[in-house]
Amino acid sequence: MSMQFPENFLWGGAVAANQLEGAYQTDGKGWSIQDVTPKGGFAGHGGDPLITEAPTEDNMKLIGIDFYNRYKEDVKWFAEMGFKVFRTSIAWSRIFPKGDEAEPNEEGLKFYDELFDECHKYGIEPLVTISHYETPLHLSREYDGWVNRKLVDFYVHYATTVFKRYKDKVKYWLTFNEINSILEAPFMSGGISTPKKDLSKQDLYQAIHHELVASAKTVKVGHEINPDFQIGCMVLSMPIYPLTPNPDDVIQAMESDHKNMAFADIHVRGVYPGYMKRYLRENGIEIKFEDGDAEALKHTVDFISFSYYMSICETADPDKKIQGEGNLLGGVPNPHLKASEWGWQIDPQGLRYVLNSFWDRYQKPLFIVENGLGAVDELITNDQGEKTVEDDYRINYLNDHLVQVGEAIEDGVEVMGYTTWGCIDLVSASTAQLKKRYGFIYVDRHDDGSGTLERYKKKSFNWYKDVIATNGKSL
Ligand code: BGP
Repeated sequence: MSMQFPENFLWGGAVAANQLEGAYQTDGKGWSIQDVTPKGGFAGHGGDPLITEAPTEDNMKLIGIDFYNRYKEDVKWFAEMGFKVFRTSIAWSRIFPKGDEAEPNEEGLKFYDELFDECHKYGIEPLVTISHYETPLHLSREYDGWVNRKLVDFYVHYATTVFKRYKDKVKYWLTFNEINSILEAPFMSGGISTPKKDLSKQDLYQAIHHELVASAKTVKVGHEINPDFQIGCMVLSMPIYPLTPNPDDVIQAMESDHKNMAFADIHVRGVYPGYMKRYLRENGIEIKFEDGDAEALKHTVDFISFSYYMSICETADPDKKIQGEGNLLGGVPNPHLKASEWGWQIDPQGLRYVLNSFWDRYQKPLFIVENGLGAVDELITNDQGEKTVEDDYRINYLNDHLVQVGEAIEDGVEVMGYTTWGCIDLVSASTAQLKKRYGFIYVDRHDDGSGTLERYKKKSFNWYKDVIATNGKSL
């Protein structure tokens, strides 16, 4: 079947500043929480990341793929693939090195001016995440991250600064990357320095409230600065299937899902849903609403964006609760699915399911801003003497998922666009390594610090170029 994607479908790729820019203290940038997260990341640490007092040499993010200095070359590659949109984040600590200053760092602002100009040179629309797991370290250490109410003002001040500066260069904005991942990764997602095991539910949910209020205030201020802004929330989506048809499992799956859906519900509907109020009540959590918070939450988003990598199962049976490996939201592996080398279970149909669920629930435009396969790639020299990666496994993964996006569009779901995760190789978030690669472009850099940083097209590069050129008909 030939896929019908809308005429103006936003095809592209996604990255995050901390995972590729490097230049971690260039031009006045302050340290972010990522600069003290060396190889090992949070995977295998029960959600608590491995952190060091100060940046250490084995931290792959300090150099990343040197995008800060090579972005012109990279944007040119994206243009060659035909990208309509490029999702990246602004590193908060480039703009406000400590996070709590009144005045921004002009050199940091200038870098993104130039990056966005470079995108526009090729007709590529930037899609900007305001906060992507890169809270300034000072806000984490001095304030305990989002547990502290003051972060709301710091964040809104930062967002206002970048809105004003880039109001004619950026139309699409996302407030927080995978905002619900704070449930499992409070340091990475919320800059909360209290170890996870010591973090009370009271503090966790208060931090969540602060982020939600900050996000809504940002939507309000953004629309005042430029009414044409399209501002979305960004959630980690993962269908949670009941492990068996036992109603106990079905209800357990529903309750687990509620914990995540609450984030999109509040962003779209502007109020705390009843099931969340019940959860808070039954867990003795009392959220402190300040004057104006309930009003602020009513500034709802223009669209919903999400990442999609896998689905999981849920069960009420404690004996079957084996945690899947390296996934952010916990859950039980699905016996019907195969997994990636990192235990992420591959489920293309789950993407159609997620798209339909969001659409049925909200009737708001949807944007898939992350999807992709992390794999170990081998650079080879092909018959034409070119260095490349024969990544058919990645092509298959992306093709299968895009076919399901096409199915959802057939179902009547309004999808704005699709950006693959890590369109160029970058440092992985969960493992903080380069070994787990996602790109269409191979970057010669390795976890022992070696490599020339040269870029090479993988086989998937031309595959994606065709997909975009044919608006999905080649799938
Ligand atoms: C999401 C994050 C990204 C990204 C991706 C892949 O959770 O938003 O930053 O890295 O997952 O994860 P990983 O890099 O751990 O493979």
